[in-house]
Amino acid sequence: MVAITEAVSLEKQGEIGMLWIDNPPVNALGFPVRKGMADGIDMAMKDDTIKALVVICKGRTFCAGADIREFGKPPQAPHLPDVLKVFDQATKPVIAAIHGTAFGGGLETALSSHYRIAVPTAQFGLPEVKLGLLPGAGGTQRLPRLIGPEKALPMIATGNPIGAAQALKEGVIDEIAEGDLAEAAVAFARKVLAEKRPLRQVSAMTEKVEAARKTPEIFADYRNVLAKTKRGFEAPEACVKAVEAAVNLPFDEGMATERKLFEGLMRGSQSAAQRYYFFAERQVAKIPDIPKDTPLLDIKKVGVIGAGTMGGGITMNFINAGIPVTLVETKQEFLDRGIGVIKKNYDITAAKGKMTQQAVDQRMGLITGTTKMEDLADVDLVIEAVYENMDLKKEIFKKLDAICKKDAILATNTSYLDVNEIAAQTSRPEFVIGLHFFSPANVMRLLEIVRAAKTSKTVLATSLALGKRIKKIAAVVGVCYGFAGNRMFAQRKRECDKLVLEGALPAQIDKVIFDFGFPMGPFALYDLIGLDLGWSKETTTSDSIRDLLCEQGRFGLKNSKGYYNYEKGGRKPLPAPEIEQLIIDFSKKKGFTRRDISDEEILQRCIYPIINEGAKILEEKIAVRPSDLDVIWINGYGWPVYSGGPMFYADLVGLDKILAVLKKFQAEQGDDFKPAPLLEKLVKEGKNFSSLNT
Ligand code: T1G
Repeated sequence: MVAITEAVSLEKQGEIGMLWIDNPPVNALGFPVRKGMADGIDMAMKDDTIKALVVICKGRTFCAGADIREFGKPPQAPHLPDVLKVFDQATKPVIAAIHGTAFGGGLETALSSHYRIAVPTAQFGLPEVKLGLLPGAGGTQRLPRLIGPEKALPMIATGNPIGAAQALKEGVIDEIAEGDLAEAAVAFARKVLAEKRPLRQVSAMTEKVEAARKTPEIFADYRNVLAKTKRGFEAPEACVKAVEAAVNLPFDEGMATERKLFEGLMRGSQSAAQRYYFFAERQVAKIPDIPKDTPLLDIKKVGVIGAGTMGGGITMNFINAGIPVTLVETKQEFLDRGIGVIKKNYDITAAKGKMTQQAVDQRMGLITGTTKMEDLADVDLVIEAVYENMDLKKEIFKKLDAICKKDAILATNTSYLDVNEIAAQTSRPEFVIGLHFFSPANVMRLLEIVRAAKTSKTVLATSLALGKRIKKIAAVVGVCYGFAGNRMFAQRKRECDKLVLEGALPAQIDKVIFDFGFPMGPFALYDLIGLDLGWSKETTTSDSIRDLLCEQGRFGLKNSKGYYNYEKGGRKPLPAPEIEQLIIDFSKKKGFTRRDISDEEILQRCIYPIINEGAKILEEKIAVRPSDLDVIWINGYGWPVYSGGPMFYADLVGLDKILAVLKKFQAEQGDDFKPAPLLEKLVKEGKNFSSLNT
């Protein structure tokens, strides 16, 4: 074994060269790897005793892509496209031996080899588009040549991976390796030599791309798909352009087009935001005072109290992860209804072919329904998911403290209430925590873990690990009204409610926020959530637009009328002139002189207070770092990842500009816009929020 660089070595197994890459944790194609690959293949081609070369990785995966940490720094030769050109033009057979995730530059390395062999669990993907980029080392030119543009397009423009079986079927790989990968790769290389197989350059394959010249409509069709699924993103369109180049241009010209498109995206703010988000999503799990080796509690069985919308969705997260759930309700009819909704959700998924009936039955078999809280005596974690009433929650936690094992975690799913106050009802405050799921709990990836004053490090670490186990993105927040996400969301809600009184109407506000990149505008969202949430006939005041709507029986999407009208069973908000008139009349009754309000003012008043509240949350140490707030907003509220979340976006806009606008609004409208001291401090010091992302 000869060390080429600290990350690459060359070994000979008889006449087969083995180019080993060893760059933990994911064999990213950083400089030491690229240099080692270039020198290693050069050495192998010059060594007459080597008749074929296998490129293979140590550790848990084949190269998972370029080293994203190198982006934004001056590029360092040898550049990956140049290294892979040497692979492509090698004078002896080059075989890529793949395990783990051959992603991005890793898959491009494999595509530049002549043959590919992989273990059955290997995955193949070009996720660059998720970083706001596109494959920049020939992936957009080679994959269409290998499997055809129609099949290559979705892989490149969505970044979603395929498994080994599909890769074999599509022709991405030539063989699935049984047993030891290295041994299988050597045997495969010997077979290639024995059968005198050609040096099969993917770059020279033209049949599939030339055939596609007859069906240019595949690109128009795919652009229609992107218009719906990737609204506002720049990278997917660039991916389509690059694949079009693969179809219509010779390889080298196609490569030049790919390079140009890649560099254009790399310079843009969307890629900066999405690369930032890639690390932010991983950073969120790192809590400064929680060591990596904090002992964890073993969560084998979970209790959920409340089989309503939240309790049912929460239950699904755990049974999806194979964790049995004891589901508690007050009455059998509520329990039956709740379990029926869970079953219906799975049946809908199964009907779409996304789940087998056996899997549905297996999950449903993990639910034990009961109307007795005493049945929670053997669970390791209880999640209370009853409605937002502090007295009720306190009563429940008192009972749980008496019923549950002494080391069972007692969690509340409250969205706003004081977890310290709830913990104080028990003899075990160190085992009490908030697990704030976002509705629908079986769909939304965000989980706010609310760390109470006395929550122990073990309970917090266990909750973080459990969040990962149920495939959530867990962000740790502190105790205050609304914690982080909802506390920031309340700022936007307040401004929206004011704006419609001052002169704007829901449709204008919703268009501004929709065009910014949110999945829907605030008023369409209120209709979706339900205007009657927290409203009652007994306490209604007729003194807010929400009350007036509810008093007219307009509860939103659920009964096809709210701020908007909806066709029966439809979800598309339709104009409601009668409600616009109600708003105009109500604002005049409240003494407002309505005025035209610009889209810019609407955007700034909806977005900047969110940022300002985020700064206050950081000052109060309710959140660990600004990027955690971005992770919360991207995963909990649909902030478009291509602008990075409120705090990253604030840095893009410029904190000095944000501060100036807030001060202007404060002078005009009062202290709702009073700048957070942290914002003032950062501007004074010439720093930005990213400087706090330790
Ligand atoms: N570069 C640098 N660091 C990376 C990395 C990468 N590509 N991928 C992962 N890491 C770090 C990650 O930050 C974490 O660090 C640790 O590895 C474990 O990651 C030219 C331009 C491979 C499926 O986009 O999808 O190739 O937090 O926690 O859950 O065309 O990592 O421990 O310090 O995610 O087991 C394209 C990105 C790059 C793949 C493993 N490739 N990575 O998931 O572990 S652009 C990607 C992943 C490119 C070329 C273009 C996942 C994974 P730390 P992890 P995991």
